Amino acid sequence: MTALLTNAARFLALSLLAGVSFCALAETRVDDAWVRTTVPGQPASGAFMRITADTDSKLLSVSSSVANNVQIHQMSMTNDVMHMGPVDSVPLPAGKTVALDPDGYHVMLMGLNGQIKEGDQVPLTLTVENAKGVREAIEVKAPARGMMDSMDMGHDHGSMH
Ligand SMILES: [Cu+2]
Repeated sequence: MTALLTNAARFLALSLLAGVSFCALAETRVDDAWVRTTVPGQPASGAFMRITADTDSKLLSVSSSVANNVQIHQMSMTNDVMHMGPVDSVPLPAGKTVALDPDGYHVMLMGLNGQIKEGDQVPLTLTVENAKGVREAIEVKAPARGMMDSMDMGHDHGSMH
């Protein structure tokens, strides 16, 4: 680990000295991605993560080999009534971390091909578009976690659909 860090620091220092522009590496970061485990026969689940784009961008779509239909949903409250529905995109303002969590935007995995079990690594492909219209595909492996690990024990996603 120390060696790795040292090498990374050396690379960074050398790159800075050499005048390498890190703008060329402009990209969107995805942290703490996870997918909720399912019980056998359950048709849908949710994927959650934190996304940080370094330029104004938007999340256009998500796909996964474990589900036939992946949608981006938004949860919202209007007059004390909770609504959930698909959105065209999620704004990703430059440098701001946007959370996809069970109470806001989230990724719905619908038409699951099988049960999602604890510890599964669920592949997700995020398509992000920056302000110039350039699209970037981001591959994420999201570990599957059970309900008990999440903080929203009361929110039963399955019944909302
Ligand atoms: Cu949803």
